[in-house]
Amino acid sequence: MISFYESIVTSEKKLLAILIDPDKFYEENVSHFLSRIPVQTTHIFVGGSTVANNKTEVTVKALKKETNLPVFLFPGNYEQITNTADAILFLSLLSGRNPEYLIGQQVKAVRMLKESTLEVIPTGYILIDGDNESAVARVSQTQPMPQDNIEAIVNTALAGEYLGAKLIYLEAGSGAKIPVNTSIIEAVKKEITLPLIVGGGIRTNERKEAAYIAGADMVVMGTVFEEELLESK
Ligand code: 1GP
Repeated sequence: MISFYESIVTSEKKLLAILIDPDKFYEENVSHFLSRIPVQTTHIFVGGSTVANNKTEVTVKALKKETNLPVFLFPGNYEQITNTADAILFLSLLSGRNPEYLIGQQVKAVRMLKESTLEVIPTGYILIDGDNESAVARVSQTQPMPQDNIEAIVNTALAGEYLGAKLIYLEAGSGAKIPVNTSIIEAVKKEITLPLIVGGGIRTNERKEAAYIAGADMVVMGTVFEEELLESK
């Protein structure tokens, strides 16, 4: 069987991940939720900037019972790691200069990862200003990169690739008013040789398709499904 990462690299179609924040997830809603996400969904991401203890594991278990889609951890901190998922985006917040989120959390995570069966996928994570107070910025105490400094964003992505990241993730922040501009996506995709993930503030098909056309290999959507599905018990 090929790895989850290989299946991303070799995918001939564009990928769509639906992000679930365990804090906003109602277990009893899981089958309704899964029946309503788009048919082209290829991955489920689970994580949030702050998540109460154990909520991640409960969420992943409930999902795994009802779907064969791969479930990836997208953790805000090392305490969200659970071996019940398939893989983990091993994030390093490259846009920021806080050592805790560049390497500190990662060192805290390794013992758990070493003992787990999770596939670990090194991911360069770049927070871009989405014109909204971002939880990532607040928790990590870092500044998002301005959208108009495309060169700095491209260089950050490329530094991530040279450091050994296997994926680059451009993040406007959950609930962003402005998603990552397509000119940024294009410029980054042109320079890197890695699969490119884009998320934050993508609420419509038009925005999703625009991100794909610009060069995103995977789009992540969260809030739009939270609002429509998770809270409508
Ligand atoms: C994933 O944080 C995003 O990168 C999800 O953003 O909640 O705005 O869809 P939304």
